[in-house]
Amino acid sequence: MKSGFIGVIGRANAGKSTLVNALVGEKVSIVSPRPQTTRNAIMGILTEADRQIVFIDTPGIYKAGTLLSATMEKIAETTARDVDALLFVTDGHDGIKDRDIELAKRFASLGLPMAIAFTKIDIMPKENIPENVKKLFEGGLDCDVFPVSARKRMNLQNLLDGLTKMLPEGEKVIDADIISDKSDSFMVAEIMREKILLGFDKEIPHGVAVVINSFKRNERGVYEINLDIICDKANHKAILIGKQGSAIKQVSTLARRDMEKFLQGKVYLTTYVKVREDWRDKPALIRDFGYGEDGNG
Ligand SMILES: Nc1nc2c(ncn2[C@@H]2O[C@H](COP(=O)(O)OP(=O)(O)O)[C@@H](O)[C@H]2O)c(=O)[nH]1
Ligand SMILES: [Mg+2]
Repeated sequence: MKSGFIGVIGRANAGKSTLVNALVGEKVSIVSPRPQTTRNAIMGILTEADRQIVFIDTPGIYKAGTLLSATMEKIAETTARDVDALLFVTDGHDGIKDRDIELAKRFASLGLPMAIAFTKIDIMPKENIPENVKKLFEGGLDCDVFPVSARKRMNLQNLLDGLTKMLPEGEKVIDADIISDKSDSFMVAEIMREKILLGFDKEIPHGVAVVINSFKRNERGVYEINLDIICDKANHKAILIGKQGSAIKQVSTLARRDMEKFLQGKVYLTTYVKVREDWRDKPALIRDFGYGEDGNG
């Protein structure tokens, strides 16, 4: 069989996590319209009779100027050196830009087999696809390009077949029934963060970390989860809590519902909002919150 690791790389917000979820067939990575939604390298594993593809979804490349964003870029670049092949994801709906080509060439220069997913074609006029794909080739990229839509599941099978060809012959590297390398408590923290990303303006979610204080299942089978929502500015705390707790209540309810779906059990959720001034520039806190280079939640 063919098996191996594929690093999924590209600009922040390109659609990497949505594509990995679609290819793996389950949600292993949270998604939002904001850059820097993904902060860790996250594995999504597809196992079929004659292939096993282990996708490593990475934080995107996005210059935000904090130590956290520099750490995230480093995770993307380190991952790109440690895999069998690369899948460069680029958002096609707004047209291919010179900077997209430049970034793709930077990864191509690592010398690994690389394919390009030209994604979000569901929201672009079909007649614009060929001209944009041509731009990639004219830019000097010498690899297979797959126009796809993760959201509408277009052309995904072709992409999977193309990726399989880039992998070495070998045995499974991971047990067949595993689809993610992350723990339940990591996913629970990510679900909370996703609801905050979707529920608040961008200044706030970028400064938020979610820390699980306790995660246990009681004798009645109910998950008792206690977590902290950490923000990096005192005035963000009031916004996150809202009038008489209305804001935090609303996002917590949405998060709890998704947690219950994910854990397939009832969840009793307690949340606290705390302030850690400028944690995104403090190495020890970045590590504590699970976003260090070796952190995996
Ligand atoms: N229309 C459309 N939107 C998409 C598609 N893939 C991703 N998106 C949206 O693009 C945004 C960024 O997606 P995400 O997967 O978080 O990007 P990442 O930062 O590269 O991981 C989200 O709002 C997604 O819903 C797609 O195939 N079609
Ligand atoms: Mg992502």
